[in-house]
Amino acid sequence: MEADRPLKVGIIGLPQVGKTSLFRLLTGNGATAKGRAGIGVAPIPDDRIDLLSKMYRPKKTTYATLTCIDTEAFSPGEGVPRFLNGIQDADALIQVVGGVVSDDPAGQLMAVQDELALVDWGLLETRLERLQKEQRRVSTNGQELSLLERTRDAMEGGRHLRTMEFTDEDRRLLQGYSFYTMKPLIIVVNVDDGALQGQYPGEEEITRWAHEQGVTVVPVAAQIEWEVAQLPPEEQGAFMKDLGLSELGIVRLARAVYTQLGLISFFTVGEDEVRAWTIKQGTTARQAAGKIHSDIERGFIRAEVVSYHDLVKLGSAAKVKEAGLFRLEGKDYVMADGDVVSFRFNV
Ligand SMILES: Nc1nc2c(ncn2[C@@H]2O[C@H](COP(=O)(O)OP(=O)(O)OP(=O)(O)O)[C@@H](O)[C@H]2O)c(=O)[nH]1
Ligand SMILES: [Mg+2]
Repeated sequence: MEADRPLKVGIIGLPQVGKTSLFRLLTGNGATAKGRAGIGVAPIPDDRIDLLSKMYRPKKTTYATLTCIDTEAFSPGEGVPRFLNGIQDADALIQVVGGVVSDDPAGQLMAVQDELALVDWGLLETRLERLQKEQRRVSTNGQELSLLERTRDAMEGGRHLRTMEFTDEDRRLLQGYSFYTMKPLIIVVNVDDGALQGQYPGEEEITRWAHEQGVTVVPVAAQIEWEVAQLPPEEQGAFMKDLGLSELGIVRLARAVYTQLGLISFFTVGEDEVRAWTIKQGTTARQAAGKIHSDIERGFIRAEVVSYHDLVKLGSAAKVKEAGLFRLEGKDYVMADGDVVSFRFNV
């Protein structure tokens, strides 16, 4: 993930499975970015931000966001896969399979995933041919060539790239190709209300495949959740309880995206703004400061850190200080999920 580029997820799937319904649910319909249809910004629900916002009563509350791309449906046997337009550089893919309109969501999953593997394989072949030609003239790129050959051989055995072991160096080499089967994937099973607590057809097969691939399955009732979202906030809780929903699917979906991508959040608070920031696990305090502004990274002195849980438990930053739970951290401190941070810096 680059410094200030918002995370981008592509929503893919067969026709009429609920891609647009999910997109609408995530982005709240009207929130299209850059005026282009099919691109929208989804605020990531986070009850920690809600609580911090109640504590600080800021002028502005800013959630972390995902940029979502609603794609055209994939039609098998189409030739050029149009459904991949605009998602080549996506950080993750969400494939929607329809538990409502289809009695074969597992088949839907594999139809699309097989196509993605085919597209990757084509990319790989083209690049390999070119490298092999170059190889005959100049003796460079040996490392890349052997990596691509190894990758192709594994793909011929039916493997998707995400299940392959790569060194960091290999990953760096492969990154430029944006292989689709290397992207983190979340499978959204669009279930209707009847299936909310129960099972859906093909559940066992989907779960098994997801486990092999190391990807997450999230059941979401797109239609019902959209109806819940239309209610005034104070009525949503009771309605969800009636449906036996403890947590909205979009909340679980957002969490799945974070987990799959190895992301965590830190927070900044104050009377002007309470805000969530998204960083990779393992990010240092100084790098985290750079998310906010490059000046803060450059002139970094220290980070004043309070954990979200201490802050909420004790009720105020002053009480956290009294309890000795307020920390001063240096530039190499590794940020934890839920850190509430204030950066001190020189300009
Ligand atoms: N009953 C029910 N209907 C749903 C649900 N989700 C979607 N639908 C309906 O199914 C139809 C297709 O939904 P869309 O969200 O447009 O599906 P899509 O995948 O974007 O469809 P295409 O873009 O045409 O491929 C619409 O009529 C939706 O109202 C659901 O959870 N329950
Ligand atoms: Mg659609």
